[in-house]
Amino acid sequence: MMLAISPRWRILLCSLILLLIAEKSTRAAEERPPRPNLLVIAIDDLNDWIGVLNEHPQVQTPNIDKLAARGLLFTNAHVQATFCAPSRISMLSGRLPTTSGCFEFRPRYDQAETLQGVEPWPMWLGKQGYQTFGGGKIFHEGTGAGWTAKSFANVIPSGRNPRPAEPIHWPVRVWDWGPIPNPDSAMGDYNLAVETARLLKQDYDQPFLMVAGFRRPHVPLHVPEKYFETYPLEKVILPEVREDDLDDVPHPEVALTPHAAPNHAEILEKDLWKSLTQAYLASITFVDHCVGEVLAGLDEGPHRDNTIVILWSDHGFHMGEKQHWAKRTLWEETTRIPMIIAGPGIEAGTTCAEPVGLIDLYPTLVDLVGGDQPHELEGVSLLPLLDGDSKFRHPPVITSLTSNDHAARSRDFRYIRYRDGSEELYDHRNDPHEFNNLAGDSRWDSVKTELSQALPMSSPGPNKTPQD
Ligand SMILES: [Ca+2]
Ligand SMILES: [Ca+2]
Repeated sequence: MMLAISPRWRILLCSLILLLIAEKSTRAAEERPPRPNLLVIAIDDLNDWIGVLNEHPQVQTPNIDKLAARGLLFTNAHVQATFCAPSRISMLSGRLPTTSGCFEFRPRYDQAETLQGVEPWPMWLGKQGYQTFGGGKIFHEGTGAGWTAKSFANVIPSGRNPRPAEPIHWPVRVWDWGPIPNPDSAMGDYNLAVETARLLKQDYDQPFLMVAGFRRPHVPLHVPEKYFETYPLEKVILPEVREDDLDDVPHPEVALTPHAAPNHAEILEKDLWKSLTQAYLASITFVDHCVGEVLAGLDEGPHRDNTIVILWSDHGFHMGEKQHWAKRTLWEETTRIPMIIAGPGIEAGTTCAEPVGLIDLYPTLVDLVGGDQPHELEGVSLLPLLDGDSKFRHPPVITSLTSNDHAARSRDFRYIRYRDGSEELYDHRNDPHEFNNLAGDSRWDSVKTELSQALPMSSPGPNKTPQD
């Protein structure tokens, strides 16, 4: 039975709720130390297969899940570029790919004229009096040569992950997968975790920034055998896919990564889908173990109550969805990432479904730390969300494949527009796998118009495919 509430009481009740929200935000801000330590955990090529995002029924990530339980889990976080190098440049510079012109392996951060004088945030934090430590994959090797050493006062040693003498499953070695006989202690990622944990237990006379960049689950998917044993091959569950999924997309050819990734037809023909899925799951659980080592170091040391922990991945990963492997698409499998921020002043066990981007990290750090203003940043500070402001609205998040192929993700929709004007629209409220392209249905015109206005201007180009 509905209770009849007079307008006066309704106004009073609403005011009380608003007051409680405002008080919660103020309280959170008061609990946050003025210059917290910052622990950043970067994971290479980790898609949304973590326990708390519930996107794969078998994946085991107890440590990442525990971190989420300590803070705020962003359930709708996306990258701005579709693979490692440009995604990291965008995240580190606070500039969108459409501004920097960095969509590919080249130009590197130091080669892009648009980024001259644009300091990556580790360097900016160093200038704000932070003691900075960074190790592993933070900048993209090859495209960020020397930038880790240049941007951090201290480089955390890590080493490479070992590879077997001969390929196990796939002739292209960079894309091979399978168990290796080595122990954790032979893995570069694990050594980075151990060393980061050791550093976290020490005392410092300045606030610190510590960044650990893990390389798995980037290919090759070689990790110690015990992680494969967690996922017996015959029981591995494949992602939910539809064979006709590409029939309603304007550019199915975008699903063919032009590099070393396997072709879906070949994977099916050789019956390797389960084996690859097992290797990806094993690699995720291995990296989760590394995350656990780092967090144990934080918890056992003196900095637990004064450190904000930020975990993110540089993009997602297709595992056969839309007949595609790896990245470089404008679909959810490529753009969505795990993102967690936890620490003092951030309410434990909370989630946020607002669309957010890696581009937001830099302005958020500036707001958390204060100090000098850096160059103009294009993201949005997530501080109101960290403070529990449930009314805060973030504009749609943009991902760019090239200068003329973009996606916008709002709370409920994904809109894609390619250079030839062709479109896709997905309603995530009832189509989380993006099976049904609604772009041709005029009933959705107003949604398309709204999201297309959020996209960068595209120059009308010839009818070319995105990878011409
Ligand atoms: Ca990557
Ligand atoms: Ca479809």
